[in-house]
Amino acid sequence: MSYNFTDFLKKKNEKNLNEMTNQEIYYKLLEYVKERADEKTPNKSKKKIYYISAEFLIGKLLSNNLINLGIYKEVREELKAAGKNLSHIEEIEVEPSLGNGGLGRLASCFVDSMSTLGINGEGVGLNYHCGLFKQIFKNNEQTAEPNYWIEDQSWLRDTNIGYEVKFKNFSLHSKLKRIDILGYEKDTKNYLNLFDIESIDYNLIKNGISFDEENIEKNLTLFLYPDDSTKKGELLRIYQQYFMVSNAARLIIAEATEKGSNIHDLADYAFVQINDTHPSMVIPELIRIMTEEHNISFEEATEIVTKMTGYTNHTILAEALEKWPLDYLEEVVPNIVEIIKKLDKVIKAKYSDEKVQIIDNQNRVHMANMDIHFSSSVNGVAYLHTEILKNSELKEFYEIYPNKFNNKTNGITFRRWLESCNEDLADYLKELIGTGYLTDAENLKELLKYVDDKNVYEKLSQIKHENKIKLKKYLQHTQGIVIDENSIIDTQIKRFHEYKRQQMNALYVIKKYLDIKNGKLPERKITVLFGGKAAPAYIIAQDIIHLILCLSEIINNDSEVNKYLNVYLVENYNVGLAEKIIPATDISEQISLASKEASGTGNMKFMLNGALTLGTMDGANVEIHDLVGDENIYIFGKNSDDIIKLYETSGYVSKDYYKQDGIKEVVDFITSDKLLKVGNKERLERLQNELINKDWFMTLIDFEDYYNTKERMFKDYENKDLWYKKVINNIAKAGFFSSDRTIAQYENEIWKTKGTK
Ligand code: 26Y
Repeated sequence: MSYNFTDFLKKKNEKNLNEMTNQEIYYKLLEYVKERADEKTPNKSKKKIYYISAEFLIGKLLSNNLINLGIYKEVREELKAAGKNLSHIEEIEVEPSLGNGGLGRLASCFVDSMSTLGINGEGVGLNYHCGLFKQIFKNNEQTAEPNYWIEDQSWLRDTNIGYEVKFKNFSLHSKLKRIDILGYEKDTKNYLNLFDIESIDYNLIKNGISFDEENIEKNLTLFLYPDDSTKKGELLRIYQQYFMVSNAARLIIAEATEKGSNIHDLADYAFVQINDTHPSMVIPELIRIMTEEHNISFEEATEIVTKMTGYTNHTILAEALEKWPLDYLEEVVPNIVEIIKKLDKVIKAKYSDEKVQIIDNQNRVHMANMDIHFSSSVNGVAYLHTEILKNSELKEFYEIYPNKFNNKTNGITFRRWLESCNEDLADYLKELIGTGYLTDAENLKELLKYVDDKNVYEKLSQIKHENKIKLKKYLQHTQGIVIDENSIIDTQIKRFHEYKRQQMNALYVIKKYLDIKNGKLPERKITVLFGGKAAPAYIIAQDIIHLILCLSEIINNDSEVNKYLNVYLVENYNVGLAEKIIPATDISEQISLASKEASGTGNMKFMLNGALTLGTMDGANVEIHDLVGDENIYIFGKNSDDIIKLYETSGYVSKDYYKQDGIKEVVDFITSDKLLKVGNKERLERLQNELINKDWFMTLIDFEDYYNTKERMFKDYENKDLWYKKVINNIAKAGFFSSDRTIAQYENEIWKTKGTK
């Protein structure tokens, strides 16, 4: 027998397991896993990847680390023998609050896959103490509280690495903290590098999440995405971003120098992947350091930096493409403003087209434009998204640099999103097709052998049912929500945004409610689950949350209706909740307005866990559709070409749709007496008005098709053989969406670290 957890406890002269509390066991497991991680050696190759990201939505790490160490079941057995339950111990862990949504979760899947593939590649970001706010519902509204997550003992490890970061009026000393990123059954590991300051002061926080935004020395790493609707807020964002990339640049140069780089050859030692525009300042910062401190000419430095950077775009929404006013940058980091101006001059000398300039005529710096000119690769995150970038959104750039543009369809790590979150399904798959899919996800295709096997349908439906019961227990215990395990579970979990169209799903709920009231009863009870946070400054998104909470109060308390329909919005949606909700879901709502969702990754997680997609031809839904075929997915709505044309011609008039019979009644219900009794008039009226008179994301255009397609789904669900045949097809084709495949593509087509010595 090799060294196990019990041996570790003996070595440390600890109490016996059966005498320890779950809390004590959790902290000992943390130490044990860290000790086991110390046996791993860092990945080595001359060239190293720095994946810089404002977010890492890493989720809890205990079970994931145990799985990757290959000791999950062993530890569970040891605990069981002492009368302890590993899943109860997992509940003790507090989830890190270092991310917001898809971009942050993707970064986390990517670091997992880099380690699993033995690539020398690490994440670099910030260690926000309160991270993204904690969501609490009061009076059917979202309120925000600081999300303290750092405990005395955690996965963070101190280092003695730190750098001086100079701003205009002062400097800050950084401190690097690290989290081990263990690959799946690998002898090597990487780190997630999180920079922080030591002078953070929680006393700056006043009401909810409001705080003194000007005291940078004490607030820099308090919150992720502090409100930037004011100038103070915007300046703080710039401080954060510069702090992140300046530290990253120092780390890159220090590590390369140690390996023998003379900086002229830095591109042989490092490649920086820029995750959206938040880390874009790394480009001028590296150029600055090279020219000011290493005596390299501006031209040469620019060439080196261009060679060693790649930019990933995650959105086409204008609001998310950052444009910083030049005078704000001047106030915070004048040193790089000089460099940005020089880069802008280079571009202005070459191109007259306004659209490709770095500094526009209002003196704003277009971060994405700088990235595209001065990096060697530009990628979108799904096939359709990249096509839209090339042919529409970034067309002018594509004409200049056709070879820079490439697609890297997103992926998810199957270790977390199958092995860890849905153990019963994972075990059953192993029974059917062996363990090959663990290292090559394409092997899931072997499941197709069973596509007509009714025993397999039966077993899959049992697993789904068990997962519903587990979710029921969990939600009952943690949120006081009691779902019906015999109902069909229809889920939409993602950040709240109008383009994702949670409001369309809410309208569906209203229609169903009215149907039931009118005696049109569903064959089976439907549970509609929502989860997600809305940015505190995003009023309409808050209004949509309000509408859903109000509907939930009315419907769940109406004895005539609640036999057939339940609606819940889970509070403080996070990775941990996703891991419980996804395996229990039947219908995966991926209903964004076509052309607006860059990729989506939740869609992939649901597919892998045996839910069927109800979606538009948007983001990676398009690729899911291509893989599974029309008969195994429920597609509705206008396609992206139609929508792009409608925007170009201002051809969408929501009122025309509102006037239609089936729609008017539903939209009018938003301000009905019933709703006003439980809701806030101002919010409900504003939302209704928005839908009737503006509806920028065209909710009403797809509503009818959405409703009918969903009805068809409910009907199909009643035919178990039909439904589970589709489910098998989906699981079998999900292999393409492994983040190991995505990362292998980044490595082979852009990074090329392997074999560099
Ligand atoms: C700073 C602010 C403007 C901002 C804050 C957060 C801008 C963007 C973001 C986050 C964007 C994001 O999460 N994008 C998502 O990235 C996923 C991974 O590529 C995609 O799957 C998803 O479609 C996209 O919305």
